This record gives sequence, structure tokens and C-alpha cells, in this order.
Amino acid sequence: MVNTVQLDDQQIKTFQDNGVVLIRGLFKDWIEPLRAGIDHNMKQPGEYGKNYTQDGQSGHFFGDYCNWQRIPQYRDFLFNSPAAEVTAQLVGSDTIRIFHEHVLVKEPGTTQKTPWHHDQPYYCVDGKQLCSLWIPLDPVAQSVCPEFIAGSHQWGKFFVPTKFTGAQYQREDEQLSVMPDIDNERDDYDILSWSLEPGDCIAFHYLTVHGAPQNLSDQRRRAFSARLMGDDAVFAERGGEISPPFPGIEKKLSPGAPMDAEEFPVVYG
Ligand SMILES: O=C(O)CCC(=O)C(=O)O
Repeated sequence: MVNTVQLDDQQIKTFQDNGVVLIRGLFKDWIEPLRAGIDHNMKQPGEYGKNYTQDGQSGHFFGDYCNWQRIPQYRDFLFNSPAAEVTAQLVGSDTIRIFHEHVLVKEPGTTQKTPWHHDQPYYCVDGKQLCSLWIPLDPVAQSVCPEFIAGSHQWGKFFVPTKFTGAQYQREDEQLSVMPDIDNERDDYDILSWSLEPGDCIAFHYLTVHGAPQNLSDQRRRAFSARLMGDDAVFAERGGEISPPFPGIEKKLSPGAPMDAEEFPVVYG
């Protein structure tokens, strides 16, 4: 059942200005269902399931996406939680579609960092009303929490897309910028992160630059990330590999067309 949630103006303004906002306790009623969904997902990974951990690195960084059609708890969350309603308020949209969901589990002792990146250059979508909701399902110490650069969604840059393994996507596009060496220039940026409780929500724009530290804590770091899109989302061709791949999508949608395909159902409005 959808519980109506009304964000306050300051939360919406923070999202618009910083490209990221923390909303405490938003999904506390969804912790158990999402944990059950992730258990199912890790026991039976989908076709895109991955271990992002590199040879020789310790721990385990599991990722998978595009499983909401087969994992009932994910579907229920996307259709029946306040996720879509809250996203509509953050991005100022009348409708919300699912883009996909992404599960990211960093087990204790994982030395793999998530590299600094932003998501839009490898997503097949353009627009301004675009938002991911990163939801921890375990307590997350600030030293383990993903980090976000405030205001980076407004830099007007598209960075060379980077995989979570650190490899770069193959691209011909000369307009793409190279990600600055943020870790060596941290004082130059307004880097935001928090100590989190299960059911909190970090909402961030697809253009907001972010990364995540190692998980050297003794806690699992299970996260469910809902990728949602508002009214102005349109299909984009990227001239190379995209993630998720959405096979055949270019036969259904033309560049610049609304994301009106069965892969991307409307869940709000
Ligand atoms: O969970 C992580 O380590 C990274 C999260 C992320 O990059 C994302 O949700 O877009």
C-alpha cells in the first residue's frame, strides 16, 4: 500500500541545488522485504549478476540489475512503496517511470572502492528529471557510505563512463571529459556522506558525481538502488556500450523519444 509522503521544501531544494539529499527513515517499512529480495537475488543472480571484486582483492562486491520483473519484493517496492511519489516531488514531475533497479552488496572486508563516476553517460536516457534512490539495508558507518560531490550535476560535464571494476567503457565521443583525480584533491570539493541506518534513502541525480569507499567494517553493506525517471526523460544513444544493456531497445525507441516501452512502466501519475 502506498503511504503518502510529503517532502518539505528544504529537502527538495537540497536535491535540486546539491544533486543529492539524504532522507532519513523513508523506507523503514521496506527493510525486510528488500533484504528478502536481495537474498533471493544473491542465491539466484540474473543474467547481469556480477562480482565486481578484482582478482587478488579481498571481500566480495556483488552487483546485479534489471531483476524487478522476477523478484516479487523488488516489483512490490517499485510499484507500491513511496519511492515514485517521493521522486516525483524531488524532480518536479507529474509522472514517474522505472528505469531499473540495481543491487550493490559490499561484504565486510571488501577492499574494492567504487570509482568516482556519474551514471548518465552509460545510461540510455537523457533529461533533467532523473533520480536514483540508494537505500541501505544495513547500518552503514560514514567511512563506508557512498560519497557525493555537491553541485556536480550542474558542472555541465559528461565524464568518460567508468565500470565499477575501474575499467572504462569504449567510446569514440570526444566531448567526454576525464574525471578529475578527486581522491587527491578532496579539499577542492564539497564531498557529502553520512552515517546511515537501514531504510534511510540517499536520492541523487544521474549526473551527480559519486563513488564509495572500501568496506573495512564488520557489517555487510547491502543496498537497493531504484533508478527512476520523470516526464522529460528521453531515449539517448551513447555510441557504445551502455549499462544496463536493454537489448533491442534501439529498435523500440528513437533518440529523443519518451521512454515509452514495456521495460520502463509508469509507476506514478
Ligand atoms: O553502492 C556503491 O558502491 C555505488 C553506488 C552507485 O554508484 C550507484 O548507486 O549509482
